[in-house]
Formats: sequence, structure tokens, C-alpha cells
Amino acid sequence: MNSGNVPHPAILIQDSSLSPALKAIAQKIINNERITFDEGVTLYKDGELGYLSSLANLVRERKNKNYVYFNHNFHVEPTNVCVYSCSFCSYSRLIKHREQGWELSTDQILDIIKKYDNQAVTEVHITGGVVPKQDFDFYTELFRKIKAHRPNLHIKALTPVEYHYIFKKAKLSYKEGLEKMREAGLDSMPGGGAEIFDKTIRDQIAGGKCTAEEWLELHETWQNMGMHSNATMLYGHIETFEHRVDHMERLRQLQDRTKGFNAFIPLKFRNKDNEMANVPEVSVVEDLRNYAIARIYLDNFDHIKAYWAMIGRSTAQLALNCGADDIDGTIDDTTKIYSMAGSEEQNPKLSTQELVKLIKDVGRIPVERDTLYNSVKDYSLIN
Ligand code: V47
Ligand code: SF4
Repeated sequence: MNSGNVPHPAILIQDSSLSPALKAIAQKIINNERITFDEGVTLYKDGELGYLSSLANLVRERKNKNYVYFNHNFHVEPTNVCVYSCSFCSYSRLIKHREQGWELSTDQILDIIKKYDNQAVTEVHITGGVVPKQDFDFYTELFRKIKAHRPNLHIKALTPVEYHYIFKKAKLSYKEGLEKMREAGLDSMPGGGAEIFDKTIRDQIAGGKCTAEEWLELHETWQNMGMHSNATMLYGHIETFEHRVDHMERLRQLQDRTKGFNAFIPLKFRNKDNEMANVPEVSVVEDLRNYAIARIYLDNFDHIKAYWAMIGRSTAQLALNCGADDIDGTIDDTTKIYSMAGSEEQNPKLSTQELVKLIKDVGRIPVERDTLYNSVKDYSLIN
């Protein structure tokens, strides 16, 4: 099977203008073999979009057939005040300028949750800045209250950046802290805060927050408890291709041990109103190449997500032919992280009908899923 109008890679192998190295990589992928770090770098350096999308599509259709997943979700951003000052962040207001930001109370957050009482949402995604007041007790109480109000709402909340800070302050090990969070109602962890694992780059753009090793350890601890999480990579700023492959290699190794990641989400660096505004954004072609290489490299990840709120819905549609099989969700205009950083989606909100159309327009079959990729509604059965 080969859908989405992407040519099968067998045609590539016959192309006399293709270098022997790219031919050998294509053959490996056709044979379902894992590619190496150096081959990943070769793909970034020499792989053209047509070649990459053809290979990525083969991998995505082996794993996910012609399906594209989405969910009914909304976000809560408890604060945009932050003790850290990542230079790519357009969103946070430093603690010393907190009057320019917001810090929601538990009741204010519950009021947001209650607005969805009569809607078929399955997931709330909670993340934001890091502030001393929103500590261990704040979040465990919040999760308990959300579950008391709506037990079936999946809580996907906080990243290792927040957990590392919160657990340190509460003098809890990662395992103790995560077990208590789970008891309080935490269902899964989103993929944020990963940025780029390479220490030199991480220190420059996200100095002071949890290290790559701490990020990975928190996810490993959570996944060893039988739980699931996502992983992101912030790309297209001052990192090199080698740094991107290094990032994915560390994720691939962890996934080999745990199988606990649901999805990988490449996050395109957006440069509006942040300290890195002088760094140009990469092109859409580079975005698509990056999705394709992620799909090829992360052979043990089931899903690659094109986060439409960040790249815009048109690029997200194109990504569905370059390895991505998930497009995130309805969002309902509840996140500010990307609009403040300059995304074309200034008020990210899509109805089910709009998402379904977006997916069908590129020849794919929409499936509404829950956070753990159980099917809620399969549109192949519906016209
Ligand atoms: O960790 C912040 C990124 C992340 C910018 O797990 C930026 O399903 C680009 O992780 N340009 C938070 N990126 C968002 C996130 C996420 C989003 C959607 C779905 C899931 C999931 C997770 O946003 C941060 C940071 O890497 N970010 N500023 C910026 N200027
Ligand atoms: Fe704070 Fe997250 Fe922004 Fe960094 S990216 S400054 S940790 S809100």
C-alpha cells in the first residue's frame, strides 16, 4: 500500500543520480533495518525532500497504515511567570516582572476545566512556567480536584523541567514524587522541556533548568512505573544536524529500554519577541525534511506528531506525507506558547469537522484517539 500520493522508494534505488550512500540507506529502510547515527547525519546533509518523504512514508504506512490521529483536547497554562529565562521563550515573564504575567489559583484552573463539562474532550494538557508557589502541594491538590470533578478526563501534565524543580523543593526523589503525582491523578507526561540535549547548546539556550540526563531520567522513572509520555525536540535555531541526531539517538536508546514513549513531536523554533529574534527561522522544506528524518530514525516510536498550532495547519497537512501520522487536537484556543512566539495560528482552535476535513484533504483517514492512542472514532467507517 502507498497512499498520500507519495512514490514508493523502490523507484529511488533505480535513480542513477542518487549517491551510493543514499542508495544504501534507502535499501536499509526498505529492508526494515535500523540506520546508524552517521547515516542519520547523512540524511540531514544530503537527503532531498522527495527522497526523504518517500522513505518516511514507507515507514509511517508500515506502522500506521493510512490513518491520521487527532484528539479532543484543551490546555491549561497555570502561569507564564518563570524562574528560568530560556532565550528562545517568548512566553515567560521573569519573576521580577511578574506583574506582566498571570498566575492562576486552583479555583481559577478548576473554572477553566468546568467550562468543558458538556464537551466531549478527553484530555487536558497542563504546563507553563515554573514558580515557587505552584509547588508539590499545589499540583497534587489540583490533580485530585480535577479527578474528583471529572474522573475520566486524562491529565497530561508538567514536564521534567517542572518536576525536577518541584521535587527538589519538596525533598523527594523522582520516583517518590512521581508516585505521589500518579496517586493524585497524573495520567501521562507531555514531551516539553527536552529542547536539545547537547550540553553546549542546552546551556546557551536553556541554561539552569533540568539537564538532558535529568530529563531522560524523569521519563525513564515514569515509564518504568508502566506509564507513558511524549518527547519533543526544539530544532532550527543554533543547533547542528549532529545535535539533532544525537537528541534522537538518546530518545531511541531510552525507548529501546522502556517502550514508554507514545509520540515524538518536533517543535520548530519560532523567533518572535524572544532573545533569539536575530536567529532566522528555518524553511518549510527544512521542517518537512526534519519530520521525515525523525520518522526514519526513530524506528521504535509508534507516532510522529505534527503540532499544527506551531507550524500552521497547511504545513501540518504537508507533514502527513512526510512521516507524521498525528496532528494533535482541537486545542480550543487555550495555549499561548506559540502564538506569542509568532506562529501563523494566532488563536489555535479547530472543530472536529475542520480537523477531519484537513486530514481527508490529503488522502488520509482520520481517527479520533484518546491520549494513549485508543481509537475513539474511526472515520474510515463514516463518510
Ligand atoms: O518545552 C517554547 C517549546 C515546549 C518556543 O506532549 C518553543 O503532546 C518553538 O512540549 N519556538 C512546550 N518552540 C510545548 C510542548 C508540547 C506541545 C504540544 C504537544 C505536546 C505533547 C507537547 O514549547 C517547550 C519548548 O520546547 N517552545 N518556546 C519557541 N519560541
Ligand atoms: Fe520557563 Fe519553559 Fe519558558 Fe524556559 S521555556 S523560560 S522553563 S516557561
